[in-house]
Amino acid sequence: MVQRPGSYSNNPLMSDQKPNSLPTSGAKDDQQQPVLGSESNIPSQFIWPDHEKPCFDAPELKIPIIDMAVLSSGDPLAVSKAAELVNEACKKHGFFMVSNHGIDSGLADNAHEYMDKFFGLQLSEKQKVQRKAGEQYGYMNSYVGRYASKMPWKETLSFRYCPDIQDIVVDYLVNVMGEDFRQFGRIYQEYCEGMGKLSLGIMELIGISLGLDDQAYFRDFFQENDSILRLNLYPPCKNPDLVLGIGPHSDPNSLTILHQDLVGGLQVLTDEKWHSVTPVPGTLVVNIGDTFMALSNGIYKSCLHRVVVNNQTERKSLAFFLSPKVDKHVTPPASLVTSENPRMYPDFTWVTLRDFTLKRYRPDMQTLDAFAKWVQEQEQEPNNKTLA
Ligand SMILES: O=C(O)CCC(=O)C(=O)O
Repeated sequence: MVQRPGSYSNNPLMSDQKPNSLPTSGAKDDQQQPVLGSESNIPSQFIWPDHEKPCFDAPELKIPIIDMAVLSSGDPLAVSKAAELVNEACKKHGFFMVSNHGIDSGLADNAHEYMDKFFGLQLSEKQKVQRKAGEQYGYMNSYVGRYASKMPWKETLSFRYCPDIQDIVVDYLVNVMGEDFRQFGRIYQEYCEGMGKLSLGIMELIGISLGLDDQAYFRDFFQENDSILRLNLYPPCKNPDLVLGIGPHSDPNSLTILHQDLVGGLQVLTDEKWHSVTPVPGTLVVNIGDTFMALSNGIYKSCLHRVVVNNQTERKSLAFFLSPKVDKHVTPPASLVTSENPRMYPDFTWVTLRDFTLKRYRPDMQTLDAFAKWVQEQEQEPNNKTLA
């Protein structure tokens, strides 16, 4: 039986109010499918090669905590100081944290509690929302994932969020899981709406930090967006030194906003060394994705990160991936292209990069370079229609 010390009874992040409408009948622990967890002999598909195995003594990553309240403070000095910190962090590794972010702590607690409920369901229930090959939305555990090696030690549930499609999260979850999941859907709908709003504030600050004349340029660029929320559960592992919760990758999207519990495990590669991102209560971790690296003409970095697991405690995180509308052209603003910093990546649409990472290329340390090369090859092919 997988020990679940992160459940709401003893998780310091959880409030006393328990979710009340997600069906739990039949979800007894001893009926849990051993998706991951109790094995002493780790299946070979999960064992990483020696040179990629995790380290547990990674030094702490020094990252700024940006107070998002400065944006509405009317204090230009505070805004420019925050923008400076963002600029410095994004040029170096693309990671920073935000506080006073406007996400209600009760809502975040609920979002974590409902994860316990969902991942605690029997596998057959979770499979009602099974993610299919080549798709981005739904439930996935590694045994049914798309890879045959270096599998991630985790279970996930992902769904789409678009601000212009009303109740998109509720409708998806009710349609696939049934009416009993309406409250579940509402929690994540509300969480995504909060994330959508926050991401636009962060984009405004990023625009300021890049010195754009039109400070609202990136806020406007992402006003319409086609984003994803992913719920991540990393079970404990008897041999955590053999596996990774998720292997080294950069995020193909534009911006990721992560709510992690207090367990820890996120690591970032910078200065050729893995560094750990220690959870700070009340903050969210933000990182630049590949699409924004291209939008900033390579000035801001989309950096490699991974998750290590441990042998005691499961870890949970909620990752909101902000992306532009699928057909939006990803081209940096003219002021970011100069003779000292000429164009680094070709124009593309988000859907092209998204499909490249879903169907052709497992996101890793070279995604954007491999994609840029592929785009150039496609453009040289006469009659090519795949980049439409
Ligand atoms: O759970 C985390 O800390 C990171 C998750 C992540 O990197 C991902 O889902 O792509």
